[in-house]
Amino acid sequence: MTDNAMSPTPPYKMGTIVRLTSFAPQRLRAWEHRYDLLRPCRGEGGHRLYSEEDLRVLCAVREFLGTGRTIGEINRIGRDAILDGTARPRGGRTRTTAAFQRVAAEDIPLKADTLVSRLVKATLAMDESELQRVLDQAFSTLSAEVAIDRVIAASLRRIGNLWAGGLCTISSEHLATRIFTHRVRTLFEQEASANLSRKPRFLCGCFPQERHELGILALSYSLALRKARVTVLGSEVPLPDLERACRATAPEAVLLSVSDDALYFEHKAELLELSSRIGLHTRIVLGGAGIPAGDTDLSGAGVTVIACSDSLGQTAESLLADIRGHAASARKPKSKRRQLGP
Ligand code: B12
Repeated sequence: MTDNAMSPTPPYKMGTIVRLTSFAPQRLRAWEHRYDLLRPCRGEGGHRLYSEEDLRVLCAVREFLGTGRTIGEINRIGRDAILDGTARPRGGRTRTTAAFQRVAAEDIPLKADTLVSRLVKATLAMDESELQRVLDQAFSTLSAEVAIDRVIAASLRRIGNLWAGGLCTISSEHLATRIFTHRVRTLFEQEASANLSRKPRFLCGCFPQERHELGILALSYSLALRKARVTVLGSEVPLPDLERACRATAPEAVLLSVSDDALYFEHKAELLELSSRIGLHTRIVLGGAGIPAGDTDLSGAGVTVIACSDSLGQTAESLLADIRGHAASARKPKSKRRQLGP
């Protein structure tokens, strides 16, 4: 007897593989027909028997789906590459992520708009199950960053406009925001825990009195996905506390989000003072809808402003390039640095 319920050994029957992977039998059968990831053989009665390799592939598939990859994208990595990656785990994590990075450009299905309409409708109806269902669909058919940009943020913009026009209640908006934030926070925590000893390190939070925290959380996720070490401080961070946090953790950069220009102007002088004290070691980067364009006081004080972009991935890439460029020029010997300057 090989497929023992207590400590199963291969080949695994359907019931065992379902228990070990939590994938439903219908899903496994559908994947077997559509993709070349699973290769169960047949027992005497014609029932499926899964090998140890099939189990490893399914564990990797679960991991990829958790980071927002679609099954079609995972299939493009290929069974062999996945097995290759999972055969040599590094630090307890499979190498499939690296293999995945090489997969060509994503197809972004046009279904994002439909998902947004369904989410807005479910928000207005306070239909929690539908909200969860649509999000499940978004995250299983789009990559996580695309789902956040095109589905979650787009829905929130519409919900915000409906609220401003008196057409969406605060309860509905709070319900949707809570569910959306939970999804993004879960993705962030999954990625962040693997990067605790890495560089660069970012401290991410919101301006004093700023309660809109989903934007900075989403950006934190994108940075963590690119192997940056990110500490999220959350909403309404008082600037004296931020300064203490910088002294305690010596980050390469502090990222601050502000969605309202009134808040920005209220705390601007205090921010510039803070920058003059910590700016030599730590970059201060501002983003969000509340930063007025072309404020020369900021660049003069060494504060970087990143313009809002529709793509989380692009914003994260340009931040990382900026920080790495800054670190590289800071490492150059003084004489060389002088040659480059005016
Ligand atoms: C959810 C929400 C709330 C929630 C926030 C809960 C939470 N935990 O986050 C609550 C209920 C608390 C709230 C409160 C208020 N809100 Co509100 N809210 C929203 C809503 C619907 C969604 C915001 C959101 O999460 N968007 C999704 C994220 C992903 O997008 P994002 O924040 O723009 O971030 C992206 C970029 O800006 C950028 N980014 C953001 N930060 C940073 C930082 C850096 C360094 C970089 C590089 C990039 C970057 O990257 C992100 C990803 O692309 C918006 C509607 C909208 N149009 O956005 C209104 C909205 C922002 N709120 C608004 C208002 C008026 C308010 C209140 C004043 C209402 C009131 N009278 O109390 C208060 C203010 C509270 C405060 N002091 O902060 C207005 C703002 C109008 C303005 N300033 O011009 C909006 C636009 C609604 C509207 N259409 O009128 N709100």
